Amino acid sequence: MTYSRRSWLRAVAAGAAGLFADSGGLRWSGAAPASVPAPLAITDLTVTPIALPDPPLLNVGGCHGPYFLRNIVQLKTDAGIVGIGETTGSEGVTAALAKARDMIRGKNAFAFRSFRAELDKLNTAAYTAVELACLDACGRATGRRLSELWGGPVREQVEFAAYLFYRYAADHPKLLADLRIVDDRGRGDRALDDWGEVRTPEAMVREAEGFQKRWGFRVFKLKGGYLPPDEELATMRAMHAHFGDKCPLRIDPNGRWKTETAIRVGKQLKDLPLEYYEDPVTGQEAMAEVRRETGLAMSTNMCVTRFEHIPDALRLNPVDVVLADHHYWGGFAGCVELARIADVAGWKLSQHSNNHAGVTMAAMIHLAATIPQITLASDTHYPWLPPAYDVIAGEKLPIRNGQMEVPAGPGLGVALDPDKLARAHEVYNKCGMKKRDDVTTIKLVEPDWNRDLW
Ligand code: GKR
Ligand code: MG
Repeated sequence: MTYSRRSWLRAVAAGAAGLFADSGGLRWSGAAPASVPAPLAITDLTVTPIALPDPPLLNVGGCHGPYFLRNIVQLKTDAGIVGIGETTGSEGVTAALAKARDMIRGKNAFAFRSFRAELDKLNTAAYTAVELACLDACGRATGRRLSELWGGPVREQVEFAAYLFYRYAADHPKLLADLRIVDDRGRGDRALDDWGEVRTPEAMVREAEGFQKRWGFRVFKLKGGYLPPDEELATMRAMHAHFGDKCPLRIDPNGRWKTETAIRVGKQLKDLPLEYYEDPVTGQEAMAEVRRETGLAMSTNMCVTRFEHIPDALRLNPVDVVLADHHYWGGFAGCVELARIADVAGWKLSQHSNNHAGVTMAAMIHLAATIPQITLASDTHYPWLPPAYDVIAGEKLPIRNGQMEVPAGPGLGVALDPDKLARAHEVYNKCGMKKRDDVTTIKLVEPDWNRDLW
């Protein structure tokens, strides 16, 4: 029914309590009209904490343990459609998701914004899992890809960066003796992977070369903050010498460096094709000082990670690039809001990554296909996940030429493999790990390790 000019004028005259007297059945009385589509009612939420094998990657906090933890959710609806989601691991998030279950039962999956604030207050990581599962369910219900629900895709191919870590060999004897290991990994052919130990510039060039050969990456990010700064600088130089000017480099010491160190090293990084300098120091003021003194583009997933950090960031100017992450920026909804703010703040966007499985991988691809402002290659830990262990059905999502395609199917475009999920849950129950703890692991190999600032 279309509005005639007359009924429109009457409606305006009738105001908020308006009633279209001669609108031939089109009425407004404050209640939803009878033609509103039925909701996609949420009937249940299953939460499965999982543990997936992780190689011994080194960083500012120590060494990755034998497993990383995630929570997988399955959101059931009255239409029989099940949406899936993945979020960060740890007992706290699992418990928050159990509470969230009671808060969302009976709600409309399409109307996830109506319960966003309540869930976000409970636990942001829990909200993002529920939001993702709602979006997946809505996509499946409408036959639309997740990014289409947000007005995308704005791109069909999403670029990712090679996320390079110093590391120990997967079959390091002291790490294999870790009592938390409950799978059959071992030495040689039974090792989780064959990258070997990488703790020198030359070994890192080999790792980077391997990433380029296997997945075609163009952009390289070095996880710093593990070796003394000049050794990490030497690694950056070795990578530049190997790849030349066509491959942008990034380095991320995760705030391990003193301001004077970051300025000194930063001035030398200026000779390299450095795309950005990520969190060399902690805090917006120190970041702003390094930015001023070096003139380098700076990025962060440490000093601007919440909307509350933005007013100070606008005043202090610590960064040029913000790493979005739907797990802590408040889901897709939060990242869409961040992108608009980034426009006016003059920031570019990339994506941050912690360890994750294929459900989050699909979500990150869709996020970059939703947000035009994500113009820089995103981080992802996905290459480090041994292929047999992803919890999605079929093969891992492919990375070709450093790019990943927006999955073709409705919703996220990926499904869970129930057997792999059950195995990952069993490992979670057996290994005893309840939160990330890189310190315990590094001390198995380096008992005197500490994280003093350099
Ligand atoms: O997984 O070791 C790691 C990373 O260092 C991760 O914890 C960081 O959050 O990747 C992250 C970063 O960019 O800072
Ligand atoms: Mg970082």
